[in-house]
Amino acid sequence: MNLHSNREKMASLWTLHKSWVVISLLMTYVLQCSAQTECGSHLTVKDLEVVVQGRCLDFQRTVQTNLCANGIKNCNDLWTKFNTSFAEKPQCNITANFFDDFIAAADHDINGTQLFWSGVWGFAQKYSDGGKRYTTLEDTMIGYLLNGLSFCGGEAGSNSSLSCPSRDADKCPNTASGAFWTAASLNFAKKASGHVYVLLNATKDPVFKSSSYFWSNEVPTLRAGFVERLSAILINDSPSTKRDPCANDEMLQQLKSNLTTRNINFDCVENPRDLVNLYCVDNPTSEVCGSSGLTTGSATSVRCRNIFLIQLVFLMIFAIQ
Ligand code: NFD
Repeated sequence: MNLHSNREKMASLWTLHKSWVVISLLMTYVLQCSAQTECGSHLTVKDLEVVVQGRCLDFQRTVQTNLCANGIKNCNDLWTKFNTSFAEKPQCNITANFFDDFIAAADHDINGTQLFWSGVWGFAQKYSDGGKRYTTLEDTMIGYLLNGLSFCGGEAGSNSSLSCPSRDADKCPNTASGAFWTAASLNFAKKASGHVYVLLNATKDPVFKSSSYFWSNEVPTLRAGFVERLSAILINDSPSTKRDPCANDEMLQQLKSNLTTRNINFDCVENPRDLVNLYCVDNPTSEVCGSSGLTTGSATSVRCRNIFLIQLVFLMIFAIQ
């Protein structure tokens, strides 16, 4: 009888424990998920102010210190101009010209060689090396302040639990971030002169979209008579499947004829060594890295480990005998 009631006690304790484990797991899941939604959403205007003001100071005091020679820009003033361009406006009716005052105030001369890009966000910035090798829009103050940030106008702009609308030709054609990047890319292209470059992802088909900012804003804005040449630099991580995109890609042919009619020279290079070397640091297993011989280091170490294991087995057999 005693044994029986002890068993019952143990069973009910176990059930209690199980319930606690299930409840704890559920609570962990809920807490983790709500935290992730919070972290992954856009920045509210309040948080955006902190980031933009911080980046504004950082850009002028540590990133591009040479700009200070012309007088430091007032970050409060820049934030006010940026904020009033979109924050209190209907979230789907914000157009590029709303940002005119901000663009004019944040604009500065570009000293380096301009690099446009499409389909290679992040990699283009690594290649430009913070303006040391090339200058992308993101290496200028306008691009630096907002690069990688998600924001919008209207009610969602100040409420992180509402989501920002995605750009949609019918339902929401003119978002704040779309309008901002349109204004920024038009301004960047307007300033181009001499020999400029574009970095493209040749693994994509076509190499850039007809709806891209590069094709729809930047290319038409390049000024004939100022821009002498545009060189396309392609990273093609699967050269055996996507063969000779410089000659075969439909959009690149359109780019070439567009520029030629405006007397802007065009040339195209696929997988130059410096670009491939940089790409392979983060993508060592891709085809182009294997073919360039850059992964032989890791292949060698695998081979050496296998040889070592075989030798060990032989030694053990030898010792047993
Ligand atoms: P795209 P594109 N994380 O690759 N630009 O030709 C974040 F946060 O088709 C620069 O249309 O090229 N954003 C920017 C990302 C924006 C990510 C627009 C990612 N992982 C235009 N991946 C910019 N810095 O954001 C992609 N994006 C977004 C000028 C990115 O924010 C540059 O001077 C942008 O909305 C460049 O010559 C979009 O992907 C050309 O226009 C870019 O789409 C690139 O525009």
